[in-house]
Amino acid sequence: MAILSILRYPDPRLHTVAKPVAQVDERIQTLVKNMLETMYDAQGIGLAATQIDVHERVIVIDVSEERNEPLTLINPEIVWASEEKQLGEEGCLSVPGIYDGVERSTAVKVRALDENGQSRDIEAEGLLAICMQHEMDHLMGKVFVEYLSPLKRNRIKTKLLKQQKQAEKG
Ligand code: GNR
Ligand code: NI
Repeated sequence: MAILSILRYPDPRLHTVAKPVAQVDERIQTLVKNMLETMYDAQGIGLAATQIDVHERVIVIDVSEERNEPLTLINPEIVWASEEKQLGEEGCLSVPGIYDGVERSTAVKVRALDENGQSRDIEAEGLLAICMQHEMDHLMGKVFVEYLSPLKRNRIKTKLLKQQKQAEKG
């Protein structure tokens, strides 16, 4: 297994639109294992393949307290989303240290393949619903800061670029 490096905003590769997985084979199963290891290591509740510069429709999620309920979503599609929205505080492993409110559907129904290529429907609400929408945005090349005002987004961009330059200097 391997811990993969996570792209950081404003890396333009985060805006790549992911392609559907044609076949859930050993290559995809290895990718899923490495994504889970990377997500747990980074203490995130989800990770989209886009964030590790792999542009295929693969997501891993674990919103459990004990970090022992991994979920794998391959080629996920939202088949239903509630009209009711809720404002939730979001963060992102690709936007470290930044948290802000985003409005999302309160509940969603998602159809996806699991790590064995089996199709399943998942009904989600609360944090899981928020996380699924956040991760599916990544697969479309969208980062949560794009829901914020241009002013906030530019401040975040400047702050992260400065941090990255400082880190390069060591
Ligand atoms: O770890 C994460 N926490 C989180 C909190 C609120 C809303 C969404 C998230 S997802 C994030 C991990 C991540 O960046 N996934 O893409
Ligand atoms: Ni994210």
